[in-house]
Order: sequence, then C-alpha cells, then structure tokens
Amino acid sequence: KEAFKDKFLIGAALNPAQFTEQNATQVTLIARHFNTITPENVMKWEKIHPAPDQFDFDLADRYVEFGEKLGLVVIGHTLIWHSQTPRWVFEDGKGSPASRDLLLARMSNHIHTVVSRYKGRVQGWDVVNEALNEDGSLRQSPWLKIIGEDYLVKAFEFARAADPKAELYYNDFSLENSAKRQGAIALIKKLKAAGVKVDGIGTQTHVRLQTPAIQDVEDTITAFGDLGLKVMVTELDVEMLPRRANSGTADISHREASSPELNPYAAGLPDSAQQELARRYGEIFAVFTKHADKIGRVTFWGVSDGDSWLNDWPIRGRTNYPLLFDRNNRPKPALDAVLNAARNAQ
Ligand code: 9MR
Repeated sequence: KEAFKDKFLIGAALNPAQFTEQNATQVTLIARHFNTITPENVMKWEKIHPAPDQFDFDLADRYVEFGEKLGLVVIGHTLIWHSQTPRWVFEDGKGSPASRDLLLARMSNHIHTVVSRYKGRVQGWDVVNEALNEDGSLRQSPWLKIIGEDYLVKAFEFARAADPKAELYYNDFSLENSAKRQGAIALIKKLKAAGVKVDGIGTQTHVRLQTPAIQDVEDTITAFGDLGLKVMVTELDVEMLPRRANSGTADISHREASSPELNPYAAGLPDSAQQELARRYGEIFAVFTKHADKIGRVTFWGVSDGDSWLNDWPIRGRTNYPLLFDRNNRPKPALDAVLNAARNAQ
C-alpha cells in the first residue's frame, strides 16, 4: 500500500478468521500491506439474508468494525448475484416462481436493509455481480427471467437511494475477453441511458500464467477508463495449476474431477514456477501503474496462498499458489516483482 500510495489502493478479500482476529499473523500482515478490504463471502445474500424475515448481520458487522478499527476502505460484496442466493428468493412460497412485483419488492427490501445498515461505513458496493455471459449477452439468471432487463436499473436505483454517497460498481470476470467486454460496455451505456450512474467497473481479473494476453488486460482497463468509469481490479489472482478443459472461466458452477497430475505442486512450488509467477505479476502491475490514472483500487482475492478459493476450484483439495504470500504468510518473489513495478513507474 505504501509503494502504490500515489496510484491506487491495495486490497485483499478477507475471511472470518482474519476479520475476527483469530489469525493474529494475518491481522499483522493485513495491517501492514493493505488499505482496503472486501468480504470474501459474509455479505452474500445466503449468508446475510438466509430466510425471508431473517437477516444475519453478525459476521458482516464484525467485518465492517475490523475495517474501521484499522482505518481501511471497506467494500461491500455483493448485493445482486445469481449464485449464493437462496431458492426462496425466486419463489412465491407455494412452489411457483415469484412474480416480477414480488421479486422487485424482495430486491428493494434486501438492498435497502443491507446498504442502509452500513451507510457511510461501506464506501463502495458491488451492486450487481456477473450478469453477463462470455459472448456478452445477459445471463439467463432468475433475476433476468423474472424481472426482465431492468433488474439492473432497479438494483442500482435502490442502492443509490439507500446510500447516495457510496460508490456503486458493476462487477464481473473475464472482461479481458473482448466479446464479454463489449457486452459490459453496452450494459453500462444502457444503464446510463436509463439515468443510472454507475461509478465504477469491477474487473475481477482472475487470470492464469499465460492467459489472457497482457494486451487484453491493458485493453480492458483503457476501454472502461475511456467510458469515464473508475476501474477497480476487484479479485486479482494468478491460477498456477493445470485444468482438464481450458475454459478460461471463473464461473463457480464449473467443476472438474480430481487426479494427481492435475495437482503437480502438492509438495511445493519449484523455483522455475515461482519465477514464472513473479514475471506474470510484474507484467500485470506494469500495466496497472501505466494506467494508474484510471484505476482506483487493486484487490487480491485472498491474503495468503492457503486461503485461496483456487485450492478448491474447479477441483477440490489442490495446492495452489495464486497470491503474493505463501502458506506461512511469508512474501514470495512475486511480491518483489510487484514492488519493482511500483519503483519502475516512479
Ligand atoms: O472465494 C469465494 C468462495 O469462497 C465461495 O465459495 C464462492 C461462492 O460463493 O465465491 C468465491 O468468490 C467469488 C466472488 O464472490 C465472485 N467472483 C468469483 C469469486 C471466485 O469464485
């Protein structure tokens, strides 16, 4: 955070062991290196609003209090998503799909309740998450099917009304894929035409060692910057392990069966791979620093390798190495590469 203090915020997604301070080593690491945080899971609908008349704010409150205690910029993730949303949300209580009016009323109630509770304390919200398909069309989610295309307009309107000063973002993965990026640009333009102000784009940036091409990472930042949006890199990590099908997706519904050759670094990361990771992080941060005028924040999806969702996706129980700190919370060569990118940009 010091190295990039004139450029953008540096963040991490946190889990409960971190923000409830059970993991003291990681609390020290978070305080030292990061100035913004995102809740990895505790603000998702199924956690914070598990039943129609039941909100469960315990962990979300602890998350926000932790951020305030350390003086961090606190981000909310996420209000409207097709995933991690209980079935009842989309049903009428009698086994049939909810009507448009019922679902809109639920959406309004959810957004107002959650956003109002943290008004002035959560500085920015991922309002809608992952609404697009890879070809740039709108995902056929229950939100779209039941409400129609204006569900996005409504979600942003409700969030704006609940906290007029919070920054509001549209968040998605694989925006480096040009077809999907064009879809996101079209979506932002439509929202604008409908009178909705979107403050920023959340480009998740779940990448691999070789793909996407660094030029596509750069084009993504400039495309959204040119639209007048703040670019937030919201979920950065670098996948180190092979996959059966190179689908290039971060879609959580995608799963693959396990096998030993797909877990090659269970005993440790060889130096050559460690250097490859450092090289990749170096080129990524060279692009980020070049376009620092467009970027508000760069958030890693986790603190240390052991915490990462990539140990369990798309294959469970693997040993992955996607972040800057190892399983013992020690800095990796990739951290030096990131710091070098900051120095080279001076
Ligand atoms: O890292 C998160 C993992 O712990 C959860 O099981 C999963 C499903 O809720 O979500 C992961 O985070 C996702 C994020 O919320 C949205 N973009 C993709 C992330 C990785 O799947």
